[in-house]
Amino acid sequence: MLERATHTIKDLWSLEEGTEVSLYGWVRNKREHGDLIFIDLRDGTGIIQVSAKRENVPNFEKVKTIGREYAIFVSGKVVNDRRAPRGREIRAGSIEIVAKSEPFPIKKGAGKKFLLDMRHLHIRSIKVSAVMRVRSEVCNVAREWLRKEGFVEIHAPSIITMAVEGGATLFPIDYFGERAYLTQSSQFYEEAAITGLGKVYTLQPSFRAEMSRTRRHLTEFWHLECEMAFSTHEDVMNLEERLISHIAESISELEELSVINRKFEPPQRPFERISYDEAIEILKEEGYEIEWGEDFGAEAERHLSMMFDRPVFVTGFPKSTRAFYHMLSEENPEVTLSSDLIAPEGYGEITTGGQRIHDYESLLKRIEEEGLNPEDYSWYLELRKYGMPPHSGFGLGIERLIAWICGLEHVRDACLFPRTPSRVRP
Ligand code: NSS
Repeated sequence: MLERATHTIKDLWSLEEGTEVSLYGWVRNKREHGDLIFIDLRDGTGIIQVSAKRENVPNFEKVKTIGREYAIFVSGKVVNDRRAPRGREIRAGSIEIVAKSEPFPIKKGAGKKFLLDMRHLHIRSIKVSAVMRVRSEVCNVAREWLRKEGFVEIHAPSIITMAVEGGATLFPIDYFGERAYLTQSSQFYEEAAITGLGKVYTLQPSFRAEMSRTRRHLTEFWHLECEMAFSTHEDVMNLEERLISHIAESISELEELSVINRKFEPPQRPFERISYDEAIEILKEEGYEIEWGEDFGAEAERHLSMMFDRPVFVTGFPKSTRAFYHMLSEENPEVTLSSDLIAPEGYGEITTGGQRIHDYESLLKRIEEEGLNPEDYSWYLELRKYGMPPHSGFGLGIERLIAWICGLEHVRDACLFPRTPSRVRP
């Protein structure tokens, strides 16, 4: 039987002094001063100092045996004391051990690889918890906002047979003797769903078998994708700008950001917009060698990202840099109606979006031009035979957005249990 706790730590700050409380938590730290013991207790909602005096706590000798990461049950009074962090502590009347801990293997100054190997234990750290709370809030805020905007959340399959973003990054799986893959994007299912629902979004994992060992690549990431019927590339950029501004403003108010020492100013609107052509001009002036028709490459994109103080849309990518489904510009059919949104401070691309080809013949032509087999895309093509209007959408990498908002070194720090080319456990 577990005794019932009266409070969690986040409740304690607003209570009247002297209130009797009882709560569960884990020992972050213990200091002994003779007949007085201090414990920093955390419970997932906050941290509070607990003081235990021999004269007040009957099992004082037992309390002395408590170590780091023990789970304990504390009863006592809330007392103001300016020496305590945030000016409050619990004066314990009793402390019970709920679960013992062996000496905790993670010590101050532990190396990055060790911490990743020990991720199952490291995620209880205050900083990781703060990032995970930000992550949870980012998803909540995005969902609430999209719902108000009339988007319907749909759930697409993760086991698929069709490459959305090119065959090179597909993870193959054996589906009872048939070759299937893990999804790279829910976009094609969303394109099917808009004909029934109008505006849809998905928030679920996408997979990329990418050997890219960069600060921005995961093999499994969470993908927020939106798709709208009767819309253009312009509409989708406006949607992205409004959504990301809203998320940034909401999250900038969270106290978790100060826990991780991040000063985050939500970006001013409107976001900058430059064309791909302008971007390569700028990059050439900065000494990068890029030919028209090539992707920027990670370093050049990072450089571009450092040159702006707010997110910047780069529009009109050449079709050579994009997947087959992108709508081509009427003025210049070498150019797609698409954009990347580049976050500042070197974080780089956080979204890709654009208008899709909605006409059957044009899509078939692009599939053939790219050397793909139309049969592999049969149902996706068929959608174009039954009243498919102009439509657009985008995909946003949740970890990349969080890395920027939280000022993280690597997207894996935005994941509870990251998956990268070199890491599939814990
Ligand atoms: O490949 S994307 O650029 N575009 C798509 O998948 C479209 N089908 C999305 C759509 O229009 N519905 O990926 C979109 C975003 C990209 O901007 C990144 O923010 C993120 O998804 N992304 C990644 N994050 C982490 N790791 C990897 N490997 C990764 N790949 C894409």
